Amino acid sequence: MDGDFPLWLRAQHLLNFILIGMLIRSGIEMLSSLPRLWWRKDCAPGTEWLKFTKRELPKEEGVYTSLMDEKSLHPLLSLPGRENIGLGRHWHGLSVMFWVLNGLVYIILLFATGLWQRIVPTSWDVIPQAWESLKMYLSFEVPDISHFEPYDALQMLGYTFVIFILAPFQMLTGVAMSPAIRSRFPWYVKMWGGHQGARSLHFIGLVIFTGFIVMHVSLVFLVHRDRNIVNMVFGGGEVTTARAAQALVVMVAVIVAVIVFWIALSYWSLADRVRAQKFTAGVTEIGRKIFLNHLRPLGAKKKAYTDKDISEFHWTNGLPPTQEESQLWVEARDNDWEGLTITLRDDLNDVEKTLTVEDLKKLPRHSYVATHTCMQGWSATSRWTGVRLTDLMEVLGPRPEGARYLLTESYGLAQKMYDNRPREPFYAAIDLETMAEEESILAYERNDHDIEDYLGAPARLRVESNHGYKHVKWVSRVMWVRDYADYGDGRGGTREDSALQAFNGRI
Ligand SMILES: Nc1nc2c(c(=O)[nH]1)N[C@H]1C(S)=C(S)[C@@H](COP(=O)(O)O)O[C@H]1N2
Ligand SMILES: [Mo]
Repeated sequence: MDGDFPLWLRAQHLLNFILIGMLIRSGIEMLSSLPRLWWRKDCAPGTEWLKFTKRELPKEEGVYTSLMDEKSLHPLLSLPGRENIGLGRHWHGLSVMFWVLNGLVYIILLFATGLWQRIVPTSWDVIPQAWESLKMYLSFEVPDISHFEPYDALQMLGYTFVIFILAPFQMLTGVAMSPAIRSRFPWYVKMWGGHQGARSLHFIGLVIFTGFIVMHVSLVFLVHRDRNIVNMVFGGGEVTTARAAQALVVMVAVIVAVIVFWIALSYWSLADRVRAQKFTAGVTEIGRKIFLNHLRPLGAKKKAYTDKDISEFHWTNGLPPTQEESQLWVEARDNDWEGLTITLRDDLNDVEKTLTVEDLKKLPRHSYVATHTCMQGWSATSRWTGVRLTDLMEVLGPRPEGARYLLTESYGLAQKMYDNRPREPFYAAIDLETMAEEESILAYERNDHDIEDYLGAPARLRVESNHGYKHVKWVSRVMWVRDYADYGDGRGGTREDSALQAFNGRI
């Protein structure tokens, strides 16, 4: 029987509950990969406003990496748990896609059926009425059932806030952390106080959401419980002892099933992380295709970032090659890059050319100010100068037929490998559209001086529409390839292979 609470409403409420739980748990996984929050745009050590780690950050640049800062959480708490930032991000993306879809359908039906009038206050009387309810709750009393028609004033205010303010706020601060959005709409990210502003506000939103859920679920059971659960389970009708008992059994069973499902997702992911990556990144790629892939950096048209935005501090991920990793790089470093070359290669036809750093600097220069974001959470703004990847690869001639990706390798080895096998050279592949973007360069200067050793000297990749893991440092070789599936573990890069991140680094 459909009473005051139609089936669509109850089904959407349940779906929302499942998805919010997934969002919170995967959000905690993402936060644990860099358990600190800043308002300052460069994330300088010691300037956090909140941290969930006892580790002290060294003040010196280039000695401590964000990978070293990652915390391992229990799979009962986070999704999936155990330092799986890649999978955590995919689960967050997958849940948010369904959560937004569910929310849109809900809003449409709410207005189509007129049920919005029970939630959205249409008179200012709601404020004094809500105040009365609040005073009652604070003195451990309960407003009479007659106040709930079906919601009382305090509920109306709370629900309106969560549905029309908090949920959109989380969506807006969430997308502000995407590098594709930032490079196309830099003013938008600035509006939130930059990447760190968006990240910190998103976290505050999470805390408010969690607080709301705890209150909301508690009040269901504390205030006119029988009526609430009969409405939630049966949609309304008479509140008899028998129906209330039935409803309670169903409710508790459903809640237990949802909790089991949440935890099962963690263990399903950890049991075969490659399978989990394929599934979750496959689903989220649909969202990236629709919303992010066609966004191109504003480039020279961009006025939002200038030299005034340049950060004082720059975090690091990946440490410079050691003697064991690359004797060549270490010797060249001590010798003004004498003897070091960067190879341009067509891996389809086995053709290559080598460039010295001097050769590189003779190619057309391109310079701009941009914010770097590591998907773990830190950011830094610098002026980057180098040669556009399209200009660079022209040195080798026209793009070979069949080449669909550009794969860049490093003199340095990966910090960590999947399954802890011996470390291989760090690499990352990008597609042709990303390569052709105005802010995809092989950089050799930062802030008008040679790039620091730890930031990728003598040359490193910059792909501003993507997160940091695509920006290969200490570049040894750039090559045309048919398909990235033929290299490494076949997922398109070291961080994709080792941490199961997405090939597409736009969010
Ligand atoms: N060779 C190499 N390049 C690398 C990495 C690495 O470990 N090795 N880490 C990547 C990641 S995850 C990030 S966020 C950026 C960090 O750049 P930065 O150290 O210059 O700040 O470098 C990228 N390029
Ligand atoms: Mo990163």
